[in-house]
Amino acid sequence: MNEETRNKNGIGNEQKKSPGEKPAERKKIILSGIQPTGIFTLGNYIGAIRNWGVMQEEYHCAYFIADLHSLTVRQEPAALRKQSLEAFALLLACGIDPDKSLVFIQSHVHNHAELSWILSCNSSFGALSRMTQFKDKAARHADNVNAGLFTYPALMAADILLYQPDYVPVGEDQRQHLEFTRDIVEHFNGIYGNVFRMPEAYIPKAGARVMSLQDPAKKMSKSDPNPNAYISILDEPNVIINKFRRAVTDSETEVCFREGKDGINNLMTIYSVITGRSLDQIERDFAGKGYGDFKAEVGSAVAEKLRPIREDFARFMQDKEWLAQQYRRGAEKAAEISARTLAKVKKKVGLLMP
Ligand code: ATP
Ligand code: LTN
Repeated sequence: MNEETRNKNGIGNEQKKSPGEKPAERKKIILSGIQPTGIFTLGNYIGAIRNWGVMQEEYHCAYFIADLHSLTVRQEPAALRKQSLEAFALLLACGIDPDKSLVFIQSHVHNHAELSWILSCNSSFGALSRMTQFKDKAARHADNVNAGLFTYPALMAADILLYQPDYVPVGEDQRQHLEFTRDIVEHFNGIYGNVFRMPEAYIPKAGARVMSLQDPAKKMSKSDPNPNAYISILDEPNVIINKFRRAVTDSETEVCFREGKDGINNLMTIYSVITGRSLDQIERDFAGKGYGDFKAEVGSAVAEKLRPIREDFARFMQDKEWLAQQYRRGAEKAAEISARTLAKVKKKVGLLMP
């Protein structure tokens, strides 16, 4: 890697200083990932990806498609391959710029799987058994409760710790996995010295848990069997508007944010994040109007916000060669950066270096 590239995507690089100069403030490192289990939803966008593009202006950022994680649930091979490419193109369409951030596909960088094994050997069975995502997914896929589904948090910890990030921007559902990663850091550093930097979850205040449009007690999820439950970020405007029109709310009429009004609270949160208006302002703007008017307004605002993403995605998907160049370039840099942490870990745990 030449010096210019190193500074552009210098995840984990210490900045050089001349003798006598005060150490420059280290630019913080951000890392996050998303599974290619389908087209991203408005939940993924609001809870996570929306912040990723913004952060790349200020931090060193690394974002990746977590395809190895998707194997914990049975996938159709051709569909997974197609979805991985689409997910990569979607990240770029959501504003992640491969000239500013490190963007890659997890399985292209074998260091993730390798560190995952070492961290599995430092993960307690009891802690893994308490993961709510494991319990949920094991119940939903009772015919395929595999070892990977169980050790998933150790792979996620490896993804994170290889790049020594300061912050990990995710939605609320990933908080427990982040805590698990932090426990590994404490345990591992306690035994082997200061190997890993302690990462912190970065969870947005509003929209950390966008709920299903059909069952506001459940989170919006891209693998929901009912497509009316989620907004896909590639849905056409008329589809988006119709899904919001049919969103499940309560039997009242007043647009206000109150305990117990989960459906309307969810729509107000979405509208607030998308338009930048506060909940109070929204209550004032819709005073005297019914749910029908409000739902129509949320639908159009979301459709307008997602329009450029849909257009950029279509454009990127037309140039597969360019996309391949981007993910190869990302994998090459990611491999080089992550190899440094992996080598340090191998030495610390006592593996004989080749
Ligand atoms: P799956 O349905 O396959 O489990 P998912 O839609 O839950 O997928 P993930 O790939 O697990 O999506 O998550 C990607 C990112 O989006 C994570 O940071 C996660 O916390 C965030 N996220 C997922 N669903 C929501 C949601 N409903 N609200 C807010 N953030 C979300
Ligand atoms: N487990 C996450 C995806 C994921 C991730 C990561 C997020 C895999 N590795 C590392 C942040 C950092 C999910 O299902 N949302």
